[in-house]
Amino acid sequence: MVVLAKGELEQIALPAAVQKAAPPLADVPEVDLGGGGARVDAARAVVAACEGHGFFKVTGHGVPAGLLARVEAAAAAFFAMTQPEKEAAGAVATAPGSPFGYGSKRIGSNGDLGWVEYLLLGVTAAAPAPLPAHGEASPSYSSFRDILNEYVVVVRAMICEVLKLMAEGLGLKEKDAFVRLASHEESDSMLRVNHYPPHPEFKQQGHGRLTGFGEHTDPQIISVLRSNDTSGLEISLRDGSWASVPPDRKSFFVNVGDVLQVLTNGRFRSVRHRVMVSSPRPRVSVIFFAGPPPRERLAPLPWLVVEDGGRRRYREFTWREYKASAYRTKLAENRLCHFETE
Ligand code: GA4
Repeated sequence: MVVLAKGELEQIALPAAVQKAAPPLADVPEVDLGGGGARVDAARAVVAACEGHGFFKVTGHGVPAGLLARVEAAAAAFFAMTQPEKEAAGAVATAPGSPFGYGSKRIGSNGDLGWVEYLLLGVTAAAPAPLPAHGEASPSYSSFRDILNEYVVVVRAMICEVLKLMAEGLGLKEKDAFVRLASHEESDSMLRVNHYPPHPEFKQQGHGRLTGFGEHTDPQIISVLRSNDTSGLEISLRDGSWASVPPDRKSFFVNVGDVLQVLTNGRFRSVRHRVMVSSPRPRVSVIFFAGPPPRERLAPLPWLVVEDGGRRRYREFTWREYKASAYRTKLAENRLCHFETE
């Protein structure tokens, strides 16, 4: 990982050091996609979770455990490479000047820092590959990319299922209102593989606490996360307190993003979350961010405005506009307030 100046390291270490560990989330909402129960119950459970925490766990997803294990092993192998190798692979993964590629400790381009290294890849439906390759990829990076491609295809299918349930649960006439945005051939999605190495001084659980990825909401429609069995993810509850999410490597976790909060006129909650590093074991997570096409005009759905007594909480904007505005902000900022109607 890159070496930081002393002041920069303190930014990661100090604010977290004074915080005590967040209590575990007692009631992680769960949605079983396995078809065990009635579809209408699954749709209701999705809506209740999105209105509540803006966060839920997906079980019965049908993604083969073998694929998840391969992704996890390939990610671990990628981050075990040397710094120059990772940087070279990241450079293959992206065009110059884009936010994509390999990064270490620096998040975005506005000065945010975290105890994390990552690979960030653009994903389009036209090319399910999470990147258009620029130049020659090393054989180990090519095989990692192939596994991620396989992963993207199955995770996107699961996301579509979840988005259909949301529309059904909300009683929308337009049942494809959300799924259409995520499965369009120009949908602007991303894949992020994060590695949170244990801090060298953390020999045992609870020995210290660093900010891995600072608090934020995700700008997209929804994000789907899968991690190894190391803890770290925390979500912010409605009362402003934080709760840690017990890891579950067999399941996926879904976050409502800013765009879905807008489309539902604020009924669904874009959940604030962060990752704290306190474990002596590394955490590896893979997150698929499902975004709409850049030109898509986004506004609260008329039916949900009617249900809200005619109050329209956000003005219309395009995803291109929102993304540009989001990329000018620091991680922890509220990005939606610039698009509120009053
Ligand atoms: C948060 C969600 C995704 O990880 C991400 C992040 C992006 C980045 O790392 O480049 C941003 C952040 C995220 C929101 C505000 C801006 C942009 C870092 C940052 C400070 C890939 C995304 O889409 O938005």
